[in-house]
Amino acid sequence: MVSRRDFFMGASAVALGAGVVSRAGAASLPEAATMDKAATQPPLTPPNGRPYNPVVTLNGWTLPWRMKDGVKEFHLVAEPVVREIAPGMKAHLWGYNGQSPGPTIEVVEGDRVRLFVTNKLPEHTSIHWHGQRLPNGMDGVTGLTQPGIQPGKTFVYEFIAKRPGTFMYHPHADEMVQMAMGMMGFWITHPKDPSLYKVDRDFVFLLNAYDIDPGSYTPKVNTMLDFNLWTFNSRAFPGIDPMVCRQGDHVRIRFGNLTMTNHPIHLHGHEFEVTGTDGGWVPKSARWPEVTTDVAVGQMRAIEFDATDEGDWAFHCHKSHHTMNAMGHDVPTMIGVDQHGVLDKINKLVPDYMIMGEKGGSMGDMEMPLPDNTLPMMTGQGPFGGIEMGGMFTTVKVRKGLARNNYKDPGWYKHPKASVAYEWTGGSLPTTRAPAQASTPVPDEKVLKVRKGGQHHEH
Ligand SMILES: [Cu+2]
Repeated sequence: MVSRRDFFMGASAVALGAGVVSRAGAASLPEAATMDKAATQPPLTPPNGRPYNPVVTLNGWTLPWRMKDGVKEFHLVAEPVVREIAPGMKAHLWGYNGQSPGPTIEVVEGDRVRLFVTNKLPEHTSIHWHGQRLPNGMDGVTGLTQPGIQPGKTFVYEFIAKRPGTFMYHPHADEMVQMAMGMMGFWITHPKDPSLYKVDRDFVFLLNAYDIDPGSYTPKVNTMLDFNLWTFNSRAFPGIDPMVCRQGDHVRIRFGNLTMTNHPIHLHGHEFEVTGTDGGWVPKSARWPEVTTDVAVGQMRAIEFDATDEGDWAFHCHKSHHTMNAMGHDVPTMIGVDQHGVLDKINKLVPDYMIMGEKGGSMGDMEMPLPDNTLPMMTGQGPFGGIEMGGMFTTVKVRKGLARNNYKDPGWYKHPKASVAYEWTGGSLPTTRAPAQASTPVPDEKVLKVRKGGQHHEH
């Protein structure tokens, strides 16, 4: 729920406001809505302005605006925030309007947009509107196109959202520190014709990474490569919400990469096409099917697929170290090494010491003493036991007959009889135990066409 924070009602806001903004100036500032929850918020149906099909921000929200003389006015407040990374761990980050990442900005192609940016950080900042066509002086590069926004000051950015598509925003001031602290947000410019690029569900999130020592709260800001927390929208599995889809929906997922390395993003059970980047929409003739797409540093990708098959489908970065939470990378491999009796001897000297298992690294079901505010390295419980994941991992949950605007977690998938991998206990297999087709063709013409098309290529 959006909790309204009147910029001049709260005591702390008054203290800041009195110091930096005149009463006359204050009166013309739009309200800065703030968010106190890390859960995925329902899409914001536009209350005014031109119509569009809103997106759903994974573990995030869309910033409300006010219309003033035909201009869409937003108020972003750069400030220290406390972000829950997953249940059991909070991080002291920098973000916007109560959360990191900041709220998603949604506008329509051709909108005149005015953004008030108030700096409540202890150092200067700026905002670069990544991917936008705008006047050079609105590009937000400190020193190059504007002076930095000093602590306590409010700057105004104004431009026309010219190109429909997928964008992001982030500081272009002390970038290494401010991005390592979580300052970033998503931006969607919807097409002025809402029937263009229309999908049934449109999810967005940013990929980010932090280096937070186990037991501590604040990221180390000088880290270049050795991050230990890999997140979607500043959330790590099992804290990342599922992306819930109705069977038969045409689904888009858009993501942008503001970490320091690439991420091959992989979807199970369905093939997709990359339909857009931060540079625009990919012409239909230039698309090809994939189940994994790599998103490089500073890039954005929009993928689209038909959610044809019911189930809980894993969706994750394919780098296995990015689906883990904080760990020591210098742990020796002990597979095949007989450690019989070694642990007992070490434990006499170092209580609670643990060795990586001789049968593999699996730690999902182990109970390890962890410092406070630390997520297990591999965790999460599914209907069949430990999922042994962390970091950049979630699920696309496809269910029959959901209401159009229902994004609520439906719980774990109930597999049809005889459709789950099972133990062979010897002898011949029951002839009746043919794996059932868990997916049934849905009576949606578009999906049926896709399926027929697929068969056609195979034959
Ligand atoms: Cu990755």
